[in-house]
Amino acid sequence: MSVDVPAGLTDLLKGYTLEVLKQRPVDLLEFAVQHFTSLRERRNFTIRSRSPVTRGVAFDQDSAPTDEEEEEEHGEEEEEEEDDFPDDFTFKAPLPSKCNRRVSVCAEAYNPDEDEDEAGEAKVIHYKTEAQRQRLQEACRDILLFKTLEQDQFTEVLDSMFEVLVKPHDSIINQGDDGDNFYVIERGVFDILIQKDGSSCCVGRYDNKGSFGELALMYNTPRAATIRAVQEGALWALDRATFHRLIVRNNAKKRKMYEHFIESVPLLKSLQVSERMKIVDVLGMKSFRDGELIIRQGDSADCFYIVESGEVRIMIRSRTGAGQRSGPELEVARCTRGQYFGELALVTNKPRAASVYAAGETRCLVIDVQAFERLLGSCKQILKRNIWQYEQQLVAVFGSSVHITQ
Ligand code: 1OR
Ligand code: 1OR
Repeated sequence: MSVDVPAGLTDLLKGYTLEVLKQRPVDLLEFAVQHFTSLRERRNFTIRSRSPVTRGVAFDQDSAPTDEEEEEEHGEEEEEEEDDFPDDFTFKAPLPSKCNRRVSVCAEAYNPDEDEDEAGEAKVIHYKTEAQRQRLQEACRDILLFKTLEQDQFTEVLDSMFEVLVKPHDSIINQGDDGDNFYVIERGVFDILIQKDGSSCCVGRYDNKGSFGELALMYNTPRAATIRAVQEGALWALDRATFHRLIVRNNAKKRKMYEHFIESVPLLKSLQVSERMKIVDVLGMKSFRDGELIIRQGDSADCFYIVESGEVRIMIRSRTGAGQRSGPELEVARCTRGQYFGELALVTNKPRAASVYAAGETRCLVIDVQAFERLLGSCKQILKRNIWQYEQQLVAVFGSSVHITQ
């Protein structure tokens, strides 16, 4: 008896079987429902995300594509101009291969105010196991770009992210390319390379934390740097369309909310309006309860704070006779609305010089020093201008001349 096996069935079942073997779910039926629902959702979405480095274990990337899907993928490239994208989304989902990444298109600036039609927008959901979700949540805990999102928006971001596994020397981003995804680091070391006078120069490194790839997506510019894996690692990617829908739109709200406040912050007065707005794009916001520790003396530093409301107490733990910093904590200063703190360790490259506590309910804007420098160059030079004030205070208190800058 001859049986006609429908096209795609073998691949479909193979994909499911592979995932079962890889993830060993307890409930096979439940897993099948999630697996096939996720595949169907992917097929139905007009806007698809694809990682440039597709060795991820997120099963929706790994699963063998059906004949139908493969056809669609190739068809998509040929019919690029026919795509039914809104005008704002000049983005076309890139194919996985590094070779066929498009060079920069540099579309006109995205205007979130003109893009209010959320109803018709497809939401991308990438199924994750409980373990994957926990790792993702942990990796995203300190990502400032996510800190001003409402809880449901943050959940949507997490739903949309997909895992990307990288090997040493993989280029996750190539300078000059169009932006496809925003990446959050779960683990791994990544070099930041910039082309200068025809040669590639390493200007920095991500070490097992942080995020990259936001600039091209926020400002519709070509990738500003190349990001290369130094060792094996794991990233979580957020596709461009979702990044626009949630992060860029949220930034437009942030700009409106913080425009006037940021103008009044003395530290940022010397910046141009456009520079100040870019700072708003990358800042996060954190609320603290009365007495909560914001900075611990002796910790290492990667961000500084501006008080938006409330007050903070700056406390220094004195040394005991044996030279240990275990004496009582003494209050040396307070900061209120518009004042900043936590910049000293960034400028001196030393551990935090004091502990900082919230005095009453307090809200602070948090600025990641690397994000600041990507946008505006040396943040240290701006922060350094006011360091002399500490030296003066110390002289007043201890009566001797001190130098705390390096
Ligand atoms: P992107 O979308 O342009 C490359 O893709 C990413 O590298 C970029 O977003 C940033 O997230 C990340 N200058 C520009 N981009 C940087 C830099 C950087 N560091 C990381 N990225 N630096 C200035 C070099 C003159 C280094 C600042 C520490
Ligand atoms: P940080 O990154 O060292 C703790 O983290 C922050 O507390 C520090 O940056 C400063 O923003 C702040 N007077 C006023 N503020 C201070 C002082 C200070 N030390 C740290 N912060 N004095 C000590 C100077 C070394 C003056 C004491 C009389």
